[in-house]
Amino acid sequence: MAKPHVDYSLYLVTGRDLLPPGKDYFESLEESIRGGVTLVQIREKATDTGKFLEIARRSLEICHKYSVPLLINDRIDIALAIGADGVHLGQADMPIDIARSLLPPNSIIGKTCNNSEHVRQAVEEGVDYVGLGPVWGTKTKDVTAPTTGPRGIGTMLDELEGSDVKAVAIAGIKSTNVLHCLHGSVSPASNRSLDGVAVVSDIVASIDPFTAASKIVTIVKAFKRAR
Ligand code: TZP
Ligand code: MG
Repeated sequence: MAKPHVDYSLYLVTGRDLLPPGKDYFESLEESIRGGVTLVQIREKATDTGKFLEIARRSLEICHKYSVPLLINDRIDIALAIGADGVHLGQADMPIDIARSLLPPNSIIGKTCNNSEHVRQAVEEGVDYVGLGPVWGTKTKDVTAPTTGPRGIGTMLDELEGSDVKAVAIAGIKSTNVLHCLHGSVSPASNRSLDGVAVVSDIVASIDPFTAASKIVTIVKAFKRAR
C-alpha cells in the first residue's frame, strides 16, 4: 500500500507550558488546525504516561476530525497505544529501523538533524522526513547544536538530492521571518527547498492561534506554489 500523502507545510509541535494564561490546550490545538496547521506533533517532556495517553488520545480525535496526521515525540509506546500516524525521533532516541519494525506499515517517521552528516544517515535509515535546525535561537527548548541560519539549512537540504525524504526547518520560526527561512534555505547547489516549517511558540503562545497559524501557512503555501 502506498504511503498516504502528507502535507508538511505547517507542522505544529505542541508545548503546553507556553499556552497563554487561561487558554485551553485542546481549544488552542483545534483553533490552530482550523487556521491551517497541516501536521501535528505532540511533544510532552515531563508528563506521566497516563496523562500523556489521555492528551494524545484527545489530540488525535481533534486532528483526525480535520484529516490532519498526528505524530508523537519520542514515545513509540504512546503512538502504538493510541494509533497515531507516526513518531518524531531525536538523534539519541530509538534507532529508525527498530521504530519502523515496531510501528504499523506506512507510519510516518521523522528525525531531528543538526548537520549534513545527520541528514545523510537519516536518509540511509529510511526516514520519511527530517526536521532541520536549529535555524535560529529559541527559548522553547534547550538546544545545544549551533544555529544554522537559512543558509545552513540549504546545505543540509543538499543531502536530500535524489531521495523523496521531506524536510522541515525548526527553531525560532515566526510569521515575520518564515519567508526569509524559506527563500534563504533554497540550496544554490541542488535547488532543493523546504517542504514546510515546524513551529511551537509563535502559534502555541498566541491568544489567537487560528490567526497565528493562518499567517504562516499562507506564506508557506504561496512560496511552494511559486516554486
Ligand atoms: N526542537 C528543536 S528547536 C525546538 C524543538 C522542539 C523548539 C522550537 O520552538 P519555537 O518556539 O518554534 O522556536
Ligand atoms: Mg527525542
